[in-house]
Order: sequence, then structure tokens, then C-alpha cells
Amino acid sequence: MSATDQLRNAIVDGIAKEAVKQTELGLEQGIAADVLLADGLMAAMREVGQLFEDKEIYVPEMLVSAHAMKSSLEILRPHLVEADVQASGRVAIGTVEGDLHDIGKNLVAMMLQGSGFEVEDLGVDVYPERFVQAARDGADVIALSALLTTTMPNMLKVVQALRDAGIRDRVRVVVGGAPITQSHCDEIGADGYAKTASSAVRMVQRVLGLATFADGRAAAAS
Ligand code: B1M
Repeated sequence: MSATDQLRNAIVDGIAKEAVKQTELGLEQGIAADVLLADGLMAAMREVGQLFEDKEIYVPEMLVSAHAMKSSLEILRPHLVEADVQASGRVAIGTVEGDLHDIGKNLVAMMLQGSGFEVEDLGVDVYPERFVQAARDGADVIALSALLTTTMPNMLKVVQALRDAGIRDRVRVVVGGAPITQSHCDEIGADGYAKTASSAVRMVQRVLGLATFADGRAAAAS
């Protein structure tokens, strides 16, 4: 069985130590970090979600799998993020009010950092007022993540709070997360939607009107 398959199994089984070992092994074998991420970590979390839906596992098992995934992600982080890249904009990111899922949000934050953005991570269960504060403090982009259909409407609350504060036109609002779609983005009046962490980088560059270098870093569009 390949290191990627063993990594996936370790995360599904929630064995953090094994997940770390297989991540290191995979990297040693020359498997690219983004391949380990897609075929190991993300595939495992899809499987975990399915098992939860089928009532074969419950919240505690989901939590240990999430912990195993995070342990693996810590090993992958330096391979996914390029150091010393000049900031091409400031992004404040958070998971919206009522929502505690942070793995996808952390990935998006990491990818943005790696592409040269200065990222302020506001955490999970972030209230609209906190996003407004971040915009007042100079964020160019407010990035919202939601994983629950019940917390999707809280994205609209953030857009409304920015409008009420009179600063909606000063920032770009971008959204993402498993239940989010382009039509939800349009309905709430956000500026951009991305399905994945890597496409989130291109989307943020686009809403800021930045051109990209071949390596994915952003430059001001002429
Ligand atoms: Co939760 N959970 N969970 N959970 N959980 C889901 C989301 C669920 C789909 C599982 C299921 O039923 N199949 C379901 C939601 C159903 C729905 O709303 N329709 C669910 C539920 C119901 C719940 C609880 C309500 C369960 C309960 O208590 N009864 C509860 C809610 C707690 C709360 O938030 N208030 C809950 C709790 C938890 C844990 C705490 C146990 C844990 C989270 C741990 C953590 O994040 N620290 C957890 C987990 C792990 C999951 C699943 C299994 C995995 C989520 C994940 O990390 N995926 C998930 C099932 C699933 O998604 N298959 C599930 C991996 C991650 C990399 O993907 O977050 O989608 P994702 O991010 C992607 C993209 O969406 C995108 O980029 C990422 C990488 O490509 N993206 C963006 C994300 N944000 C973006 C922002 C962008 C752009 C792209 O721009 C700004």
C-alpha cells in the first residue's frame, strides 16, 4: 500500500502518530505535498464525512480524525507555503458565527500566505462585528468560510454589517466552504467564491485586480 493510502487510512482511523509518520514517509519518497494533501488528507476527510452521514461514526471519531489531519498538515505546511514572499494584499479570514470547522479555512489561509498575502486569521465562530473591525483595521479582503448549511446565512450578516458600517465599498468579500456555491455568493452580494483552497488564491487575486506570475504569486495588474 502506498504512503498516500496509509496516510488516508491513518486519518480515517484517527491515529495522529501514524498520520505524521506516513506524511514524513511520503515526502521522503518524493510525493509532492499537494498530492499528499489532495489524495491523503482531503480524501480521508471526505471518507470521514461519508461515514458520519451513514451513522457509522459519530462526532468524537470525527474529532480525532480532524486532529490526525491537523497533525499531518503541520508537517506539510512548510512544503505548501513559500517563505519570504512579499505581501500583495491583506486578507482577514475566519469561519462565520456559529461554525467551528476550521481545517478548510486554515488551508485557505496557508495557501494565501504562500502566495504572498498578509493573512490575519480571526479563528472560528467569528461575529460580524469582528470582521467589520478587521476591515476598519485595513484588510483589503474579508474571507468567510462556512461548513454548515445552518451557518451559511451568517455570511450575509457580515456583508450587511459592512454595509451598515459604511465600509462595504472599501473591501472585497470572498466566500467558500463545502455548502457554498456561486449562486449563494451572488445572492448575498459577495465579490468572489472559490470551491477549493488553491482556487481561492486565484479568486482573491482576481477580485483585487492583481495579475499573477507563473509561480502563482500576485503582481499589480498594469
Ligand atoms: Co462537522 N459537519 N459538524 N465536524 N464535519 C460536516 C461539515 C458535515 C458535512 C458532515 C456530514 O454530515 N457529512 C455536516 C454538515 C451538514 C450540513 O450542514 N449540511 C457536519 C455537522 C452536521 C457537524 C455538527 C453539527 C455535528 C454535531 O454536533 N451533531 C457539528 C457542528 C459544530 C459547529 O460547527 N458548530 C460538527 C462538528 C465537527 C467537528 C468539531 C467534530 C469536526 C471539525 C473539526 C475542525 O474543523 N477543527 C467536524 C468535521 C471534521 C467534519 C467533516 C467530517 C470534515 C470537514 C473538513 O475539515 N473537511 C465534514 C464532512 C465533510 O466535509 N466531508 C463535516 C476537510 C477540509 C479541508 O475541507 O472544510 O470543505 P473543507 O474546505 C475546503 C473547501 O470547502 C474550501 O477549501 C478547502 C480545501 O479545498 N474552503 C474554502 C473552505 N473554506 C473556504 C473559504 C474560501 C474558499 C474556499 O474563501 C474564503
